[in-house]
Amino acid sequence: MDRTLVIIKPDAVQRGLIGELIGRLEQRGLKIAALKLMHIDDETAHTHYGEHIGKPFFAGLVHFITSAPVVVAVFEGPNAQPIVRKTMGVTNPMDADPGTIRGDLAVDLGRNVIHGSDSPESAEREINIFFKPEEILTYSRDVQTWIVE
Ligand code: D4T
Repeated sequence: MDRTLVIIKPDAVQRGLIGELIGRLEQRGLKIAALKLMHIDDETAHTHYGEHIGKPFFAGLVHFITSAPVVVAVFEGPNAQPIVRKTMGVTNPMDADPGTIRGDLAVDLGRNVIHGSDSPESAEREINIFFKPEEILTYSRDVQTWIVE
């Protein structure tokens, strides 16, 4: 089964949106395999956002993601990465469709409330940054047969 990393960003935690965001992904049919509240440190932020080092928004991005607690989660399900990305909406909330998380709950690129891995390779890399293998649980849900054929 596919897995993806989700970060409920500091803006969403401060705004009291943890339940709303996790709820939308749960209601979509994805299963939570790991979940924790944490404060991202500078080194972890640099590792996670390494592809953006040198870009003009990098310093602000690191400052923002380390500024307050986040919730990190592993969600599991068929095509977990694209399913989560579509549920989130596009990166810039201004362009995000209504009905998506960013289209309903955000207005600014630098405060876009949620992160989701953009490919299976990114998911594997990012899950390893935030979780030890033993923190990712394997369990069955009886409802699964009503979600996946
Ligand atoms: P994340 O990683 O937060 O899910 O965002 P995306 O995967 O959708 O988009 P991204 O990697 O291109 O951007 C990472 C993060 O940086 C912020 N950002 C981005 C910004 O503040 N200014 C910018 O110009 C860009 C491109 C928003 C998301």
